[in-house]
Formats: sequence, C-alpha cells, structure tokens
Amino acid sequence: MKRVLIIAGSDSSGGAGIQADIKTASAIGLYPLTVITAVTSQNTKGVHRVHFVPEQDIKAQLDAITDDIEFNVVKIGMLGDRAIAKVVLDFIKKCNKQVILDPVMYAQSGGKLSEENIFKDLIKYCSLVTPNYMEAQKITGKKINSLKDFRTTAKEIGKIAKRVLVKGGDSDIDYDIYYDGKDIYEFKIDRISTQNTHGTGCSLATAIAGYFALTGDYLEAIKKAREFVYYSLKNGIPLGSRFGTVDQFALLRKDAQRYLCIKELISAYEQLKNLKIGKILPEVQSNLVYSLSDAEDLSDVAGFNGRIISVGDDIFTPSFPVFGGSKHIGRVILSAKRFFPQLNSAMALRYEKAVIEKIKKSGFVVGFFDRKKEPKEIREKEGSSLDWGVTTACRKLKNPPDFIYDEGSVGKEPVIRLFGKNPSDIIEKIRKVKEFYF
Ligand code: PXL
Repeated sequence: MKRVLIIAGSDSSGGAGIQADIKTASAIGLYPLTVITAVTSQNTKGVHRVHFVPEQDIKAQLDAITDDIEFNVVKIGMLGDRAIAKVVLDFIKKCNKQVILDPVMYAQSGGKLSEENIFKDLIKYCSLVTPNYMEAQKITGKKINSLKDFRTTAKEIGKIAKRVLVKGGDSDIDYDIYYDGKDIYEFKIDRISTQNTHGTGCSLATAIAGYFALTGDYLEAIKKAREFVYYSLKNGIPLGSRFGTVDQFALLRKDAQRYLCIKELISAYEQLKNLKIGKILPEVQSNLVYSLSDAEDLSDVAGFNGRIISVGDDIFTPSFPVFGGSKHIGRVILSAKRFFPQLNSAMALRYEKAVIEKIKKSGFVVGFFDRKKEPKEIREKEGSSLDWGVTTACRKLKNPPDFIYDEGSVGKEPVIRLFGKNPSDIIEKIRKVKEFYF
C-alpha cells in the first residue's frame, strides 16, 4: 500500500484538516502517516482557539517517521506560524519526495489558521501548490478580478512552484486552473448547491497526492481528485448549525454498491429461470435492471446486455449483467426514480388487458400512459419516448408504482413495466402476477 505523509492541523469538528486528510487517504487506498502542526478548537460556526504545536514536537514527529517508515508522497496543509514552516521547509528540502502544498490560511468559517506570509519559501520546493482564490492573491500580492487575472496568477505562482492548481470554487470564477510550467489547463467547476462544504480543499489536495502516488501523473491525479471531491461534496454530511462537511467515503460506497448490484442481479436471474416465465415476457423481450440508490445516468444502472429473452416457457440471456447494460429499461428506472427515489429495479412483462384488471383488483399501485398522446417531438427524439411515458404516469401517482403500463400504438407493442426497490421485490411481485396470465 502506498503511503502519504500528511503534515497538517487537527480540526475538532472532524470536517477539515488532518481528519479530512486521513479519511481521504484511506478512502483512496493510501496509508496515512501524520505530523500534527496545530490543535484547532472549532465547530461548524467558527474557530474558538488555535494552539500551534511547539516546533520541537513537529521535528520529533518528522524524525520518528523518517527514522523508520518509508513513504511515497508528502501533503502539507495548515502550518500555523513561521517557526513551524521553517521546520517543515528544512524537512522538504532534503526529503526527496513529491510534495503537494495546500497553503491553508483561513478556515471556511473565516477564522485565521496560518500566518499568510509563511508559504513563499516553501512553494519553491513543492511539486504542486493548490491555493484557493484568496490564498493565491495573498501569495502574489495582486488582486484577481477576472478569469484572465486568474490565468496570470497561475503563471506567476507557477514561476516559483513547479506546478500550481488555483481553485475558483470560493469565487465568482467558474474554473480551477492548472499550470504545469508549460501548459495551462482549465477545469470548469460543476457547482453544487450545498452548505456542507467543510473539508473540500484539504480533501482535494490529499486526493491529488494519493492519486499521484497511484498513477505517477499530475494531470490524471487532478482529474480524479476533482471527481472524488465532487462526489464527496454532492453527498455532504449536515453537521451542527452551519457548514457541514464533505463525505469522503461516498465514492467508495458507490463503487462497493456496484458489486452488490451485480451479485443480486445474477441471483435474481437464477430465480427467474426457475419460475419459467418465458410466456409472460413481451414480444420485444425483456430486461431486469438494478440501479445504484443515487443513480445519475445509465452507467449507474446494471442490466443484462443482450436482454432477457424467452424460449418457450424458459428464459435465456446471452450475457452477465453489466452497468450500462440496458438502455431501454435502464431509462425506465431512471425516469421513475426522479419521482420515487426508493425504486431501483424494473422489468418488462407482456401486456394483457385481463392481467391489468386483476393487478388493479389486487391493490397494487398501477400507473398508465397513452402512447397515442405522445408529442411528435418526443417520438422523433431517439430514446426519449419511455422517459416521457413513465414521467407522465408518475406525475399522476401519489405512491411509488408497482406497475406502469401502456396499450401501445402503431408499430409499438403494449407493455407492462414492473417496479421494485430491488430484484427480490420484483421476483416477489412476479410470483403474484404470474398466475394472472393463465
Ligand atoms: O480547510 C482548511 C483547513 C485546514 N486545516 C484545518 C482546518 C481547516 C479549515 O477549517 O480547520 C485544521
């Protein structure tokens, strides 16, 4: 396992600082070694007190680690005062490792964490510096008023540091700008409306350090780290009364869910085979899909690539389930989830008028859309028909549907779509409705 040596301050609210760094490194798969520079007493509203760890204790922590333990990369966050910065400078001058510096000056809530002018000497020895809008201005001593100024600032800091990523998130500028000493790269910021932003900067710098240790490429590391932080921010944790924190384990949990989705689909398919449901599939055949709980697009929905097809009473599929494997039923579940996020699974069944009547009588929630009313522009737009249909049906429902059907139109077979929280839910419902067909 690659190791990152983190030099940073402690944040009692657990959102930023070394706590964010440890979570980020762990989530990415790196082992974190830690040198604590300061103990901050803070909550979501503000910083109450800051204690700088005496410089001899900073040195002692560094000595203890370097005397015994190997590491791959260094990340520096809050330093505090000039004495601490000097110890850290002496260390990085001789450590011979890639060093990522996040020149932390203020907490999100506004409290001062580090003297502003202690970073300049360090920057020279760093592989990458990641100032935000305000920190970048403090480093150069020049105001940033436009995207053009932002680029100039990146180049100016880039003359001292080997590489720089100036972050626009805290400003009106919608870009993060990376300058590698040669080329400028501009990354558009995808804004998320949230209060839970504490720990963003620390997590980004540690994620870059981590992904660099894993890939050996800064551009790749920055792209991956931005995605990591975007997802952590999107799934932020509300905390206290003001700024909550980002969730560094959100992406990991999402990826872990993928494996479980596939496993459950394989198991569900085996059960479906035993149910001998070949005769209740539509002519257009079927699919069984299972989406991640917070699926955003088809790549978050698993399904059987070549559909599930009927052979007499039996069913057959030519493929394993994969993410992005079903476009058709995949779109159906994504549309339904916009109204009822608890739904994750769907399957198509053969339409029969008598079956719909029996389903309704059995107390299931049933939705309907009329294909004949589909607007022309929707009909002509590839892949938008079912989104329109499911949306039309869901709009009229108070509770999540068990079924949504349509009666077809010219050249379109009528179909019943079955919904559930997961594939087991779908199978349970199929067991109930199967007998309605015969
Ligand atoms: O987000 C910067 C930061 C870094 N380090 C510590 C912090 C904060 C923000 O609050 O508390 C210790």
